[in-house]
Amino acid sequence: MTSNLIQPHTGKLNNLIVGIERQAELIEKSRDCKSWSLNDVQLCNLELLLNGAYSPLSGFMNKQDYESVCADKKLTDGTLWAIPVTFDISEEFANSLEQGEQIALRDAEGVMLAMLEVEDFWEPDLNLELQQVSRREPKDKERSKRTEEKIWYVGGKLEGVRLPIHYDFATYRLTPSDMRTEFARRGWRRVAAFFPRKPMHRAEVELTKSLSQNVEANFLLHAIADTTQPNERSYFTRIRSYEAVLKRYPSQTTRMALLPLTTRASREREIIHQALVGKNFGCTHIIVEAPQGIAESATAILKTHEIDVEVLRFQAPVYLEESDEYKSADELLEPGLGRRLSEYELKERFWAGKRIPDWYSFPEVIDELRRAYPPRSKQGFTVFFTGLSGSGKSTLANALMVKLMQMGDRPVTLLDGDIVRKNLSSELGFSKEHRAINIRRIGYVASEITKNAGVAVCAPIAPYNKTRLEVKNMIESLGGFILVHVSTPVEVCEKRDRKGLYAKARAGIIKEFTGISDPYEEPENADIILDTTDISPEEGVQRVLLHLEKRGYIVSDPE
Ligand code: PPS
Repeated sequence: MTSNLIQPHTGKLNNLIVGIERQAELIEKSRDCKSWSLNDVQLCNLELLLNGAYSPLSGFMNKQDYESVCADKKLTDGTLWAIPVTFDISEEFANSLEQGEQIALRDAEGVMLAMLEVEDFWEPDLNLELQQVSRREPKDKERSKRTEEKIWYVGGKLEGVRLPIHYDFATYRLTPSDMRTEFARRGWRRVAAFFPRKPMHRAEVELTKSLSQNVEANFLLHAIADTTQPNERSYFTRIRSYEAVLKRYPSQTTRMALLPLTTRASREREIIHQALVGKNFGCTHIIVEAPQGIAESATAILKTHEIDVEVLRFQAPVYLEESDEYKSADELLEPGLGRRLSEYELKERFWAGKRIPDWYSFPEVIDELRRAYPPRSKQGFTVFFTGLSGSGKSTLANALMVKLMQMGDRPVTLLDGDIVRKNLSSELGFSKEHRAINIRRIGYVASEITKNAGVAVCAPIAPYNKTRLEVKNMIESLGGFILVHVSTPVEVCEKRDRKGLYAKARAGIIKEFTGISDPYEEPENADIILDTTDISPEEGVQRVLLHLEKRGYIVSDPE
């Protein structure tokens, strides 16, 4: 029935899910072998291997194929493949492995999805991989994370027991074989796939529509369902925004599906990868947003390997008001002509509650995005006070809380050092490790409050830069984060000594006391610095309120 469609890569579509009897055998066997709990990226890769989207791969790459793909975009047998499909494990787990042994791969709930037979395992040179595959140098953060974590890869064949379970958008989750059956049923022989990672607006819709119509192909909106990104809200918004734009295409010739693709690489490699995956799903064309030179070099590589998928492209679309049309920036006769709005400008408009121009997007897409990117005055935020014991953090935090509650537009929660230590962190002491755990807990609670449009006012000592930064990273994508350094000098704090703790610390009764016998790292990136030696709590709070106003989180002064 599906023979009129384009052939899969190397001619055969894999289905690595084994028959029912073998499934029962594998589940039985898994009780006696090691288990690995899959993270989100691994789940996505496993799904694409099991359902045949990554045909002809029949498992995670062994060392030879990995090195060959990284260096030459080929498997060792010469088959074109652009992106390594690897399985990362900890060094500790690698040390426990033996060649030939089986590992049961399980989802977060413990459901066994597949059995991996270990062919080999090795410590990859991840910096080299990044240079070869992504064509960039590692960032400092990536470098240090790698040195800390020590990642190993394990390669081997897979036997699938079941595909990963999805509760979100289930109707759009199609295997290549489902898709091919559907194409055949609908009489679709020529299909152009587009793999968006960002919301689509008028320009993308108009251009993908005209590019596929020009080659008389049906259109598959194959949305990249990457749930591994930190802000899950934006994932749901994005997919709902595609559902909205779908109505702008002719229904007889358009289909939407989700593709759990998390791999990242250079643009050229991504185009090749999309062409191969698209081919496996039965697509004859792919539409990419890429510069001409890159699309051409990817096309040349596909041709050399006799891959019969055509690459259609556009880049940096602009709106031409006079002719009321959208064009790739590089097709303009006069560079700089036409209107565009960068992603940053768009978000800034949403956050400031400004109008989005009609030429840019559809009302239904804007409505969807407005819900995910409410104006700052409706977003949650965290004010994080840090400073020595007795510096005035709690006083300021309490006064700020009262002012914000007086405004009444958001629920306010106070996470003061002492309160948290009583209720959340009662088992913790004051070692560096315990302080880090304490601050991470505060950060987690504050991030949940911020996510749900509330206000968290935190006031721990939080003496270390690293943990303060972790908290900032946890919160920033969910709402506002304002770091206030209460910089009252230690001499003033000691003189105040309201709780008598400095005296005890000096006498050696309290050990590891911040500012006396334990360090306090001054923040380098504080949004506000308040020394309470000579200012009243009212003045301090006013400074914070003015800052919140400037950033757009509050719209008017409470009094
Ligand atoms: S930390 O470093 O952020 O985890 O500290 P925090 O949770 O804010 O707790 C600080 C309060 O605990 C009391 N306390 C100590 N502080 C610092 N060092 C030592 N060794 C210590 N032992 C007890 C002290 O009352 C702190 O409260 P504040 O409100 O800061 O004065």
